[in-house]
Amino acid sequence: MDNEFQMIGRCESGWPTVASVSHWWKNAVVYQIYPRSFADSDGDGLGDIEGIISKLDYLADLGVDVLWLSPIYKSPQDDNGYDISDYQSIDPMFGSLEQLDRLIAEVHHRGMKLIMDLVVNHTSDEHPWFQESRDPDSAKRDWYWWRTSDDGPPNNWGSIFSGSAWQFDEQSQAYYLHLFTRKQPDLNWENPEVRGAVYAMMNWWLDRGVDGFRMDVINLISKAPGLPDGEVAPGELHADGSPYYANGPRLHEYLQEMNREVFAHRDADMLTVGETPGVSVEQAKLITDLDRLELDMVFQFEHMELDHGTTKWDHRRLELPELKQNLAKWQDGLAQAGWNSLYWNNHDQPRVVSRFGDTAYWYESATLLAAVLHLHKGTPYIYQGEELGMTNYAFAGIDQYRDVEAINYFREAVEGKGEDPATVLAAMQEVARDNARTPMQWTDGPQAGFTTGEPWLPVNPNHTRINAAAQVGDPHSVFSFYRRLIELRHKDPVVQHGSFELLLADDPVLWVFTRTLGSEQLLVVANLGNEVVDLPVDAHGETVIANYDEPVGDRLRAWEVRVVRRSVNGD
Ligand code: TEU
Repeated sequence: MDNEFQMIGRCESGWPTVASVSHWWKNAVVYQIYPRSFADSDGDGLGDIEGIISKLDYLADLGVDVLWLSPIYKSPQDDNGYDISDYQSIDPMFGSLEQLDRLIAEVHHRGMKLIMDLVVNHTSDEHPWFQESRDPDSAKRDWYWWRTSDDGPPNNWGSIFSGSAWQFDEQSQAYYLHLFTRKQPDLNWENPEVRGAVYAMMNWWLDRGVDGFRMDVINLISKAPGLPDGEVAPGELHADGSPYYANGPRLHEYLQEMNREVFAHRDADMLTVGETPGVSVEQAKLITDLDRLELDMVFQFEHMELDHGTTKWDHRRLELPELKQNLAKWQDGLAQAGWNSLYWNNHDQPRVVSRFGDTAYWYESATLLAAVLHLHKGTPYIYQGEELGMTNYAFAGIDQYRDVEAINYFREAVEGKGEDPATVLAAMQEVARDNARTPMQWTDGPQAGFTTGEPWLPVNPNHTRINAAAQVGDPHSVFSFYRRLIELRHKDPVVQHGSFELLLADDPVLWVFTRTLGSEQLLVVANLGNEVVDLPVDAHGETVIANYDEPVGDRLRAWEVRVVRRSVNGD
């Protein structure tokens, strides 16, 4: 239950104070670093740990509490590190374990925490565990999903990254399951030896000083017995197997066992967040209800898939009512038990200002989207560059893409289905994950200050206008707006714990909602359109944060957001 607080008055500076503090991460903001694209210290065109260390003061200035590192373990980089070949090492491209130890110490020195990305639904096919399991007589044969079959793949599941979810291995004379690329074989979590090895590794990292984990596709680890065939959608070459591998029959058993074996004997300062594609509100409530001792929170995907057709590639422009009603559904669903993570961006999603905003009103729409998200109830996540309003990149053609998901999609669509390359590329431009992975824009100088070498992915040419150096210290920048939102979350119990209510749910351009705690209320009014609109609600109150300098009565200008504080007694 989240009623671990009550307002007991105000401190000198006027902020409401609460009787007891609930879990620290309910007042925290997390910043995701995609190390490969964050900061390169040695000129090889790839971000690294020393580069991250050099930017910690920037992150401390922004005010974030937790850093989430995307994978930096030893990996052949088939999926940019989400294919791990040694969980207890650092890939030389990023640095060394000693440098990571220094990063942990420097993060803690600044009062921040660091969580690692845990990818344990699958390993790399170059992991020694998998290599050993290729021998049918090895002790690790049952650590992966091996099946013999005389007539092709054991079932009709498609890989999430195109093609079949099964790869035939000549040495083994058998197929192995891979929900992602063929170089990412799925671990068999039915095997207690697999679970024990994962828990031992997690404890090794916690003993080394990390503060928790973001758990990659953790709700895919339990597969349905028998691995039954799925439905093949019209026009598709393979079936959607997710009804048989997402949120499977033993998921909660595994998460509660992980909690007992890893988290239970740790201090309360940890953070555990599960990435859970396809999870429903009810399933998320079970995973994040703290009384069930599973995880603290999850990343759900519903709001990120509203603009998808049968796949993310046949996407459409989203209507505002769908988006705001979906977030409201999750606010209501996890109001009494469980906790929301709040995000627009990560390394898998296109940049939100290009996706849901309007680059013609770049500053206004970037700050409006930030304010709306950060004033919801939950823990906000900021993805590197989001605090600067970084945008999608205009890819020149298939040769500029680096992401295996995009490249496989292009190949299957054009070569497999005969689709027109230009049409396929146009779809990719809007939603490809590479949009999020262009190098962080630090300055308006060469390669945006990301590297002195040739970057692994092109730098967005708009870095001459959109960059950290131009924004830090400028009170009217996107960076400074995010900084104020983070400060608001740290200080204001209404933001942290206030109940949520969506107003004007069907309005096509206005996003209006309240957060209420005791007699205090915050009203958020936002205009997600280019026309001036009259506010059909009473928006009186003390302006807490706004993206235009002075409010104009009860009218909202293009992409204007305003947050006002008032008493619910109307005085
Ligand atoms: O992503 C999980 C996932 O479902 C993604 O495939 C996502 O839905 C897709 O990329 C949207 O286009 C996690 C990681 O975040 C991702 O980077 C990895 O590629 C994937 O798992 C496999 O580890």
